[in-house]
Amino acid sequence: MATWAIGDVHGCFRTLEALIGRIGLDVRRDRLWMVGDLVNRGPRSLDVLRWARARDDEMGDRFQVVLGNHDLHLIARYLGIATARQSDTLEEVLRATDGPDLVEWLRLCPFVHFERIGDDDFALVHAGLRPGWSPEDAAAAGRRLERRLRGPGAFDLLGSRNDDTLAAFTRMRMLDADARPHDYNGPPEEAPAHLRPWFDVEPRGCKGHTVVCGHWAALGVRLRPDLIALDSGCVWGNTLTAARLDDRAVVSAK
Ligand SMILES: [Mn+2]
Repeated sequence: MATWAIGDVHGCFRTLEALIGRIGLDVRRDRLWMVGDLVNRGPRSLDVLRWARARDDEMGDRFQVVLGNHDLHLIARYLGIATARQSDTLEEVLRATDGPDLVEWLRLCPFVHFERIGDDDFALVHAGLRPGWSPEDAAAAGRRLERRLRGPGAFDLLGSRNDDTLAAFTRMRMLDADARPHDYNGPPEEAPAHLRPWFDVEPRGCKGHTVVCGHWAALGVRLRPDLIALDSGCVWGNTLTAARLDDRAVVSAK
């Protein structure tokens, strides 16, 4: 029994299928975690959502998806809160007869997932965790956002771009000297000197947990004892990456 985590798929269904084949996923026994941004920018968001929905039915709690900013954008498009952006490739989902079911399924996904695997505590999140957050803080913040997203509060939540908690879970990359998120999205090594990746600002959120995340293609795949970052930018023509949390083996497909 293995636990695999997969990076940002962004509608790259063919690559996802190739990666699932390569890791030899056993849907009856393995766990599979996805860092979010299942959809948008790539060509086959509808197929990715249908596939994810089927894995959810088949694997139950052993399948975990957390919400990314593009997943939220799809929900916002579906609810009529957001208008189309030039790079959107969501029309096929929005027009499909099963589109509403799939979006409502996505809307029930959490912002953060905690689980102990072997001797390690893991936190799965799309972008990051605020410095200073305890696991209890992060879990409570996630639950508050989930409650809003699932009800009429979604209009307010997704309509404004300035909810700090939502930004931390789904969009954060680097923080300034006052620990405020900055919109720099390049490689951290080339960033202005006053910026630090969120995971290098002490006390890092959920310290003691290994954070599994994506969202930052310019950061790429980064493994250290307390961090497994998995966005290898498949939608930009690069690979899609999976990490086995049990032994941190990494597998990619293109
Ligand atoms: Mn993202």
